[in-house]
Amino acid sequence: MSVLTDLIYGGSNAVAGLTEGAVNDAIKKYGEDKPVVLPGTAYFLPTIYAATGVKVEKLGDLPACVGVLKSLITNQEDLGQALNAGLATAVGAEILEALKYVESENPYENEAGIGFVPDPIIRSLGVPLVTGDIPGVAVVLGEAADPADVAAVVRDYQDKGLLTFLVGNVIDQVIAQGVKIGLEYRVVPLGHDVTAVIHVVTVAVRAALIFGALNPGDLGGLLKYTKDRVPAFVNTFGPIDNVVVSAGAGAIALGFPVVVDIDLGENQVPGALVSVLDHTETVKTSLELRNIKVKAKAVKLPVSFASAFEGEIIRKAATYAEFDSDHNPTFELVTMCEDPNDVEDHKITIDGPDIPEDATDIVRLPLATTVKVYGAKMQKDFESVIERRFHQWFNYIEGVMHTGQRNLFRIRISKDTYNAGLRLKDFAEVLYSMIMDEFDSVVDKCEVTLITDIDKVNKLMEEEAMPRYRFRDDRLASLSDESVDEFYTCILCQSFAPAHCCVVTPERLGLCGAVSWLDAKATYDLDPTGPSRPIPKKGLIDERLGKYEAVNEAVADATHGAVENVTLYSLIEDPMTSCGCFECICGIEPLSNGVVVVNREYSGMTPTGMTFGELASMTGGGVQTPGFMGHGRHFIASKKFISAEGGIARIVWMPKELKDDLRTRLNKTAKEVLGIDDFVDMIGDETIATDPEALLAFLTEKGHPALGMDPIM
Ligand code: SF4
Ligand code: NI
Ligand code: CU1
Repeated sequence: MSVLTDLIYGGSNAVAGLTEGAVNDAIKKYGEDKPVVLPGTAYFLPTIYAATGVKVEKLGDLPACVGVLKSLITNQEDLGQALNAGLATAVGAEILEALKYVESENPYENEAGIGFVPDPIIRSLGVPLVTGDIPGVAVVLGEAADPADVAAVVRDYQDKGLLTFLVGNVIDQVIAQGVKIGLEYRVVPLGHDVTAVIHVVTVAVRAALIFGALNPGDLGGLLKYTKDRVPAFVNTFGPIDNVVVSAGAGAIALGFPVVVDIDLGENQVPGALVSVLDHTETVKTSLELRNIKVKAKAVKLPVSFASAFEGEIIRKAATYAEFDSDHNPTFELVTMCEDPNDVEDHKITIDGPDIPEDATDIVRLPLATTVKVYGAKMQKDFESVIERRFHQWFNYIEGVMHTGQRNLFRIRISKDTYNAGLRLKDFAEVLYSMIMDEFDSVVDKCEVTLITDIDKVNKLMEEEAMPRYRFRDDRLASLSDESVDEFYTCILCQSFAPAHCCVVTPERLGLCGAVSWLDAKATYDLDPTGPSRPIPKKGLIDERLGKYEAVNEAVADATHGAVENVTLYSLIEDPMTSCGCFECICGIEPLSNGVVVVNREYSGMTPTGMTFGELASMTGGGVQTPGFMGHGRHFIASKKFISAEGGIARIVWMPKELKDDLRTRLNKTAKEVLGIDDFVDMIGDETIATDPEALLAFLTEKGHPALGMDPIM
């Protein structure tokens, strides 16, 4: 046998032995009926479930899995067989890690790692992955000879927007080197044991189940999905033992190339297992091996500018300067000019004082961020589309946090970032570069003015910004599914959910919550060959259901025949498909003749007897499951929300946070449509009831309209 296959089998056999021993010990200690539960997933032990279809629920289910695991280790010279042995190691690692959760509810409590990644996090990664905002997933494992090297590699991935998972002592090394870590920085420590690498494998595996509509047990389909659609790769640092090698073989079987920093000589496998001894080449080689393209950044700043910093939170104590509408007038405004002579391209003006140096207290200034654009193909409707991106772009700046929009926003600049030299002109440069980069097909010229003079800000707000916002609000309010001639498809999520297509209408935004009708329209106008196409509103079949021939044709076309009939307004008859990244899920609650609506952030139980994750697993991957439907948060207050089944009058339960967030809008719709005041108070939540009988009693007491409606099914 070759050195490589020797190592793989050595590692796989070692892990198999360990796993078998650990399973037997656990059964002896706790008995066969002791539940085995990974936290926050509807997919059992995901690798085993996806690969074999077996639902592990208790310790007694594990010995059979150990049997399967051992059968994968054939000890034959053939490399394909050896890669199977690598999969056996993955299964072993999954069992060993799951046993940690049998021993303790939170085995990672005192670890620097997070351990198992719950389903909702994977769903939330859907959109950034499909948009290329997260261009790839790196797994960095081991212990580097020089900690500075691994820190530089991880920082480079962070700068490029990749999501990096850390396993082993690299965690402490990277932390000690001052790299910002955490999901919000896209650097996620998993755990110190090499078996913790399974926690990223199950992310890839669950992506196949959630988005890819994979049938559990279809191992070939699983391996094809991860190879074709999950842009992950592995970097190991330091010496590797046979267990790491066999885990690496598992990664290769899943289609993830492995780059090691020791010399493997002739044991390298081209395209799959590669030695890179010079750490300054690690990133480049890894990206090339996985064919990950990172867009070069147009902006030069004294700090990092990367999507990885989007979720960064700047606390008050760390803040140097703040522009916020609670203390000062602030607004953001993009206006299009009809006359090219009104815009001087790349002119940047700071009108008023810049952020003062040597401040001892938080600096607070007013701020008007105004951008004038001219473009032969520019439209007024795109003003708000561009303007809403400010939030994202400013958040990309390391040490800057932006929340809100229009005349209600807050920007914080951290002390570190101010001291690194970031000033107001940098914000202007960011806007200029990003607008010219991402909206180049409609913007020909762009001029940015930042105003900090309070009188000027106030005056412009009154005279220009507020009237503009009112104009846009009127336009949005006048937009209804009836008032437009076109809907739009969005197939962005097809890179993960090949059979999924969203139909976006003025009153029904994309289920991810990120794509409104105006966004889809702008996407099409910006790139007619892109992910959104217009659907002419033709061939009405059934008004109540929102059923159109043209919609069916567009969806059948976009999904290559996978889905042929879709209604816009029904939960039960041909509901719209779901990819997996939906903000909320709606499901029937039979006892109260209504529906529950649950947002992804809510991890508790619902009166259906299912959690968000369990409800969510009922649909996804472009599959239609009548009675379950993923959708955006803001669809709920729409008059079209499951209007075929009676609309919002069917909502009997929502998590309290969702109720509070939507209260004003839902109450307004309820007043208009149902003539009911304070409708939200009639809806149950987790503080009122999570079992169906108690919910029914509450609804009866409140006189909830769903109780008097036709049977929902
Ligand atoms: Fe994905 Fe639909 Fe959102 Fe488009 S609108 S990004 S397809 S969820
Ligand atoms: Ni944000
Ligand atoms: Cu999606």
